[in-house]
Amino acid sequence: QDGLKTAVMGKKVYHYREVDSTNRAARELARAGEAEGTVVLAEAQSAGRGRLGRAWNSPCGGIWLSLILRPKLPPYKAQLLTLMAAVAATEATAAVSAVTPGIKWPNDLMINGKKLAGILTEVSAEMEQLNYIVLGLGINANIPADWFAGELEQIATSIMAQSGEAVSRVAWVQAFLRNMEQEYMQAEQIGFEDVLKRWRRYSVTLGKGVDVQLADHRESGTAVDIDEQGALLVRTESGVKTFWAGDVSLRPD
Ligand code: BT5
Repeated sequence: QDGLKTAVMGKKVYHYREVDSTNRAARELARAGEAEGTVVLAEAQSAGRGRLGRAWNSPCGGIWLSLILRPKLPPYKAQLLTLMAAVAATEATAAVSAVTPGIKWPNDLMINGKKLAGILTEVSAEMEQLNYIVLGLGINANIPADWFAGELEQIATSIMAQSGEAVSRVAWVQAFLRNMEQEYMQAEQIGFEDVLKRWRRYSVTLGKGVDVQLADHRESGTAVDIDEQGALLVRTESGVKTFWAGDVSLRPD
């Protein structure tokens, strides 16, 4: 926390050597009333979670972080915080390492076609009222290239594997929390326009052909934009369609 210089984000940090999932731990803390800005960090996770019940590999060397937020937003805008975190993480990575990732909609940081980081936003809402959000982010910081085996060998990478040198994880977390605080406060005052603008700048999805896999069929088209709620707009043969993160997994070609 030394040198963090934020007002809210990271004012309180829980740090585990190992935990099942920082998102699970942060949810428990949030439910018990823990303040906005509280951060949970772990050196390793034994049951890191991805979206839709998928597993997230979380060995030592990565940054496994969850942030408690209590935004005054309707629940349907929670997706915008995922985009905000993707922008904050992209800029933090560019600031403290030689690596500049791109963002694959909605929540992946990519470099050379491989996944560097993922975001899992979990929302607690009652009666159309947001209670709290746990924003979980995992980034493969100092994981050696040869650690990625099996399924991950072709699809995952780390800052260290890409830049050839270790990154300061403390500096990364500080930069990320500073970026988040700035964007979060700005969004509270004037909205998410700037977040959307920066997201578009870093996007590796827009302008590309995409396959969107829905529950019972697949749609193909060109990703043309994101809307003001962060949903993806895809031009298909039957017109421009809107897709939400929870519904789809998408495969840029
Ligand atoms: C995500 O899910 O990308 C969200 C990952 C969020 C992880 C953070 S870590 C801190 C916090 N606490 C948690 O328990 N979770 C959050 P999704 O888009 O569903 O991607 C999951 C897929 O990514 C898996 O099915 C694998 O194919 C791949 N994958 C798993 N581990 C990976 C890793 N370390 N690096 C890159 N890809 C990985």
